[in-house]
Amino acid sequence: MKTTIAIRGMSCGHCVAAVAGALSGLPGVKNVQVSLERGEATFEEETPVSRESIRKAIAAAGYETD
Ligand SMILES: [Cu+2]
Repeated sequence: MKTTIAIRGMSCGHCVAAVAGALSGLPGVKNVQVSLERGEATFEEETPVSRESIRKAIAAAGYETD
């Protein structure tokens, strides 16, 4: 299942890498793609991933999601 979430606060390639790394580190998250232009991250959930754990991982990296 593919999931797309909005990411706020990204301004450069470093931000993209930080968000991609934060999401990739979550159990069950695979094939993370982050778009700076769209302010979005898309990934597949191999197993269900809670919205709260996603939000926390993004926040820990210094960004925001809904
Ligand atoms: Cu940046």
